[in-house]
Amino acid sequence: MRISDGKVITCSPGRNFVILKLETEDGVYGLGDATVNGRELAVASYLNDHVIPLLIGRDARRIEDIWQFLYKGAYWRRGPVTMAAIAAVDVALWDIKGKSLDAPVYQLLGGASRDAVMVYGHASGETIDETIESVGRYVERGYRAVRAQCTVPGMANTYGVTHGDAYEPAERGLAPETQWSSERYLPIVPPLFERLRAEFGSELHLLHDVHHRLTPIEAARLGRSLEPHHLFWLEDPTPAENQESFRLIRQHTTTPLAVGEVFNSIHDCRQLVQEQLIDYIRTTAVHAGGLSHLRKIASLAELYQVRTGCHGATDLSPVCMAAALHFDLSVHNFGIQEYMPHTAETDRVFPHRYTFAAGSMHPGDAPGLGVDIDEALAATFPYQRAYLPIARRQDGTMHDW
Ligand code: GCO
Ligand code: MG
Repeated sequence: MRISDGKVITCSPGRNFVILKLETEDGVYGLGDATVNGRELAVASYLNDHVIPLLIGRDARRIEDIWQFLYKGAYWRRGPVTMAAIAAVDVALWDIKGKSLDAPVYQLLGGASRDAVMVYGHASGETIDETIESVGRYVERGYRAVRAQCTVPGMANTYGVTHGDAYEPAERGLAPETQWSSERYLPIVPPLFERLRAEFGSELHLLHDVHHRLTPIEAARLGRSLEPHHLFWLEDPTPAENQESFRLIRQHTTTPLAVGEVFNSIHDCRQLVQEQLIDYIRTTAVHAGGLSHLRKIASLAELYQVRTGCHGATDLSPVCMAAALHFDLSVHNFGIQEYMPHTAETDRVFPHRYTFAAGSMHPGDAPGLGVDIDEALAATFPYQRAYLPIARRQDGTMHDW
C-alpha cells in the first residue's frame, strides 16, 4: 500500500485551512489538517517542498515509522510548523488505515471508552447580563459545559467575546491591535461566575479562558477568588513557556487549571504534567504531532491523573475535529472537548459524519475519520491573508494576546 501522491489544499470557506490529502496506489486517500492560524503558508510550503517528496513510494501502513522518520529525519525538531506538518501526515495515514480496514479510527485506537464525548460551547456577552443570557442559550441547546467570557469594561474587542455564534479569532488583512488591562479585567471575573452559579446551579460545568494574559501572582489571586464558584477549569492563566511559574499558582489555589493549546510536543507538557501543576492538557491532533503523538501525551498524563481537553476552536478544521473526536472517544483519561461550530461554508466544503446531541459529540462509524473534502467547492474559496489580533497595554507596551 504505497503512497502515490500528496497534495496540499489551502482554502478559505469563512477562514483559512491547510489540508493534506495523501493517496495510495490502491486508490485509498486520507486527509490531515495542517492549519496554523495566521502562519498557514509556512506549513503548506514545509509539506509541499520538504515532506511530500519524501513520502512518495513509502508504505502507508507504517504510521509510527513514518512519524519517526519525519521527526528524527528533520534534525531540527519540534516547533509549530514542523509538528503541524507531521501531524497532517500522521492523521491522513490513520484515515487511510481506517478506510483500508473498513473501521472507524476510534476502533483502531482501542475502541470506545465511553458512549459519547462531552463538549463545551463558547458563551459571551458585552455585560454580565448578556453573558448569562448567552450561557442560557447553550443550556437550552443541551450543553452541560459552557465557557463564559465577558467584555472588560472600556476594552473594545475583548478576547473571546463575539457577536453571534460564529466566533472567529483571526481577521482578514493585517493584524488588528486590541488593548489590554489586567487591572480592569481582574475585578469582573469573580462577579461573573458568582452570578452564573446563582443562575444555573451547581451542576453546569463552567469554564473560563484567561488566554495567557496574567502574571503568575495575578493568576493565583484570580484562581483563589473563583474557588467558591468551582469552575471546571481556568485556562491558560499565564504564558507557559516558563512552566515553573505554575508552581506559584498551584500553591495558592485549588481552581483546576488547563494548559497546552499552543504546545506542540510531549516535551512541552512534561513538567506541568509530572509535577501535577495542571489538571487538563489541551493539546490536539494538528498542533501536537497528530494522533500518534497525542496518544503518547495522554498516556503520560494518565499516570498523573491529568485529563485531556482538546483544543477545538474554529481554526481547527473539521478534519482535526473528527480526529480529536476519535481520540476523545477512545482515550481512557478524557476530560472534555472544546466545540466551536464552523461556518455553513466550511461544513459544506468538509462533509462529515460527526454529530452533536445533548451536549455530547460522536465521531460516527464511517471507515477512517468520517470526513471528506469537496475540492471543487474548496477551490471557490481561495486562501486570504489573515492574522490573529495582537494586544497592547494602555501605555502601548506589547502584551500576550
Ligand atoms: C480557545 C483558544 C482559541 C485561540 C485560537 C487561536 O481556547 O479556543 O484560546 O480561541 O485563540 O485557537 O487561533
Ligand atoms: Mg484557549
